[in-house]
Amino acid sequence: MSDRAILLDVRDGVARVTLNRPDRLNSFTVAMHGELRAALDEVKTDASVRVLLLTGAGRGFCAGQDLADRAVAPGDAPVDLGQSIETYYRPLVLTLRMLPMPVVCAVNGVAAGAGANIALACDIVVATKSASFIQAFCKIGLIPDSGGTYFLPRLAGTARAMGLAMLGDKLPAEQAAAWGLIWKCVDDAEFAGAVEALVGDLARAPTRGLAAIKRALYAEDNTLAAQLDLERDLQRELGYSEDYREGVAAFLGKRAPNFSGR
Ligand code: T3D
Repeated sequence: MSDRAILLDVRDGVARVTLNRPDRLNSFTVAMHGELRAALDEVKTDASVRVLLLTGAGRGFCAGQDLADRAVAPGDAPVDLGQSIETYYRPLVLTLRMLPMPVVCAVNGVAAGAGANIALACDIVVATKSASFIQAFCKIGLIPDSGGTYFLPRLAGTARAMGLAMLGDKLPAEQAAAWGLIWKCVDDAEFAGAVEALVGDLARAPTRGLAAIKRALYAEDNTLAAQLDLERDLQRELGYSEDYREGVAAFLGKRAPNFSGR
């Protein structure tokens, strides 16, 4: 087994990033943040990558911050959590949202604390049936971070967001899907196959178009007029893409398209 906290494997247009501290449920240390940032930097500059898959090793997806790193001795200065968020969690969430390709999160087990919200920051979230989401922050006197207070009310509504955030109950994957927090919940036996099929489809899709969909759907503060302007501008850009021409030619030629991502 690798001693790296983050594994990166790029194949067939898919960059697979695995959080790899299974004995700590893939909770985040400073070193793991550093490795993840380096992996995402590599993904950003690799033109062969058309989809990013984020998952966890072992039985959990991610248990958020490694709390062993927060156990300061009596008398020691407390850790500045604002600095930790500013330096690590905030840039991570923004990077995932802004990557110009679909980011799929395969939630292979429990996702707690920042781990839950990093999953929700991804574009398409698929969870295995035995997985769960826990806004564990309230149990240690904190608020949901890593975008939790932004994502939860928008995805699930304020009433459910408040319950999840204030009670810290375990939300089973099936319920998360029923509440619209995630795209899909898949039976454990079919999970790996479903994830591979999904990322394979996305890696063969018109990548620039998918990146533009992200930009449009995440421009949530726009007025209708501003959103219509954005749609016009993105559509104009995409109209010049090779994939648009290929898509139309394939449709008219009654054949399957072969998208290059350009
Ligand atoms: O600090 C900052 O920089 C600010 C940002 C904060 C962001 C945050 O994420 S704060 C929230 C931190 N996370 C948590 O509070 C979750 C803590 N973990 C749990 O509540 C439970 O582990 C789970 C509900 C996630 C899973 O429970 P269970 O029963 O399936 O597993 P377990 O036995 O609790 O955990 C397995 C091992 O992983 C265990 O170690 P052991 O006993 O086998 O040696 C456990 O201590 C360890 N582990 C799990 N989560 C963490 C962890 N070790 C360190 N930090 C963790 N977060």
